[in-house]
Amino acid sequence: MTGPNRLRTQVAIVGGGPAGLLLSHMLHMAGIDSIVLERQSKAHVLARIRAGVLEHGTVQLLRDVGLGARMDRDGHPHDGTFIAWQNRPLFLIDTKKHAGERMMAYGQTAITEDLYRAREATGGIIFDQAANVTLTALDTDAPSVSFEHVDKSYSIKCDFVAGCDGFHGVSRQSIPGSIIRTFERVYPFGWLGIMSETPPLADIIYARHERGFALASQRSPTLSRYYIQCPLDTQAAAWPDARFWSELKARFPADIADKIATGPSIEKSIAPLRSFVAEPMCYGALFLAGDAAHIVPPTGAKGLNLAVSDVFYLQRAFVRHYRKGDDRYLDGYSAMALRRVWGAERLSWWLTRLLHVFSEREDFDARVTQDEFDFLLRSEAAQAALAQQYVGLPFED
Ligand code: FAS
Ligand code: PHB
Repeated sequence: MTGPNRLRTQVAIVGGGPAGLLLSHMLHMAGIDSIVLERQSKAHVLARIRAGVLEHGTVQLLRDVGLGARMDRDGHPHDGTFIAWQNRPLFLIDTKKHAGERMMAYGQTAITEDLYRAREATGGIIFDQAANVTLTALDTDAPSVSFEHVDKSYSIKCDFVAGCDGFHGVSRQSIPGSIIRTFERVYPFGWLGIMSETPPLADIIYARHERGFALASQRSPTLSRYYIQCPLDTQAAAWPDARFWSELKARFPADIADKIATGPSIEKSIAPLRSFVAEPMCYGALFLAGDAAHIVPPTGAKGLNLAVSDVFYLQRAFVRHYRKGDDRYLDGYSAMALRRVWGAERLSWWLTRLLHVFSEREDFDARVTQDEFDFLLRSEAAQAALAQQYVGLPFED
């Protein structure tokens, strides 16, 4: 019985989604080598339909690392996102006016394609369909990651492990229960989303209606993304296109609903909503980034953007370690990343509470929520505070 094939790298990255691929790309730019282990096939990863709206910081970072060309060509900049509240004036979370920055509609799928292309162009080592990934000796100076690929077993000796394997990955599970602490809130509803080859509305609009929340978004001038709040036990099969379009339109004001172009869906799926944070985001040689460490309800369009800010902090820490032997950013990574994580968790939770209908909500809470939105309509200061958080706060130095 021959032993495993032995590999060596500086940073072993578990997970080939946006966090893992972006980290590998940025480390390569800094001359630091990595190996990416992805459980699924590349086709599976690229078929995922997820996030669609980028914070200014994400847009700028993608440009800075050479991944802005297609985004700037095919993406759609926005001065913010609208809220269409039943029987209230249309409201713009005006990020341009209050933060001087714009948002960008550009799908996560396209970003992942761009990242794969960049890694393949620069000889990135990505094992897709890597099975039984196991992290060992994380609390020693000889951590390693083992896995199986095409009937062969491998063992990677590395300096560090980046856990970028999402909410259901193995990395977070590798932190001892005596050390990790989790915080969670599960919402009593989900989002039923469709993609359709129809011209989208010009703007991104959240709708708040007594029937429930809805969202009109976009991926390109010919590709629209829509969501409606739905009960947790909803089956997508119970929602033929005609029923979806009728319910979506019912939740928008008539003048907006009349502009929604309907057509056959090319994708239909249901996403549960949860707020989740694991602390700390590190253990020995293991550092977590992205959904492996935290989940936000998509109401604030923060999930992908948080993964990007984690990766920015983590690659900076690795570069400082290898170039200057300075571990200040590595030692402070978890605390710094969590400051931004909790800010995004709070905003996403607040917007989810504001914009969704909670069936068990008492009349008092419903009135308080209505007043919360009415105050937003009246207060320039409240509008500025929301816009600055929605567009994304600056990365810490
Ligand atoms: P990902 O989950 O994207 O990637 C993790 C990768 O690790 C996956 O490719 C997985 O296959 C791999 N992996 C898992 N276990 C592994 C193992 N044991 N070994 C090796 N690899 C393993 N965010 C928004 O901002 N807006 C949205 O509208 C939005 N919609 C979403 C809808 C859904 C259904 C989901 C699940 C998430 C959504 N998100 C949204 C959040 C999402 O975009 C994430 O924030 C983003 O994918 C985070 O990227 P990663 O951290 O790379 O995690
Ligand atoms: C999307 O385009 O998929 C999208 C936009 C805004 C959100 C969530 C998702 O808050």
